[in-house]
Amino acid sequence: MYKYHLYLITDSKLAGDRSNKEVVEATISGGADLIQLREKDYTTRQLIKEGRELLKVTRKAGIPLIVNDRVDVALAIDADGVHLGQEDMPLVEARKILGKDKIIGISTHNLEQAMEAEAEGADYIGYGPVFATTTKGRAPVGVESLKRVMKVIKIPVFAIGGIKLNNLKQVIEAGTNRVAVVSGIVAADDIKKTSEAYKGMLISGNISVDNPYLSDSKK
Ligand code: 3NM
Repeated sequence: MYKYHLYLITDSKLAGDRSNKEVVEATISGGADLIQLREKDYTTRQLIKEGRELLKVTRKAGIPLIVNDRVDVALAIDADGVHLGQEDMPLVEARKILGKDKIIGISTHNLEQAMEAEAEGADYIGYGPVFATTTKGRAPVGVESLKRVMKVIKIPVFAIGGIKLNNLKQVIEAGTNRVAVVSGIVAADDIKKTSEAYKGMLISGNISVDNPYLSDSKK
């Protein structure tokens, strides 16, 4: 799990006229190394169909595909893992169903939840929302909270929520070089170049000040 840094989460509503397949292909070509299928309005059948389509892309690239919320869908399509929310099936039960080799991640919003997830055998956690975001209706936890989590948690922590190229430095300074991103990449004009910019900063820790994708006008 430690080799993953840039986690792209799909949202077809933010992708304009691009399909999830096109978004995923472009972000992988720009350096995304983990993909999550998250479509809150899809039926079970749509999720299964879309999941199978995306698996063709991710398998070819050797990158894991994680299914949001749905242990049954992950199992049905033999995805690489599931991402659970605090209200979904508890981690211990999901592990019983999926087995030890599948990736199980969980969304956490405070230190207590993060510690519990680690103790229960999560492969990684999402922590956030770090910044304000319209993609998920939740108040931000802030970078100070992320810093406290980073001092305690040993499994990979993906910061999430409102992470854009112009605030990524704050996340890196809080102690993680792993982020999960929806709008910052899915809604970008150039998904490949934007993904490259995220990945470059995450890997080097350096912010290139003359990077055009840092401009506030870029979503
Ligand atoms: N989970 P964006 S924040 C899906 O804090 C999700 O658990 C969050 O989207 C959490 O990159 C979030 O567009 C939305 O802000 C992330």
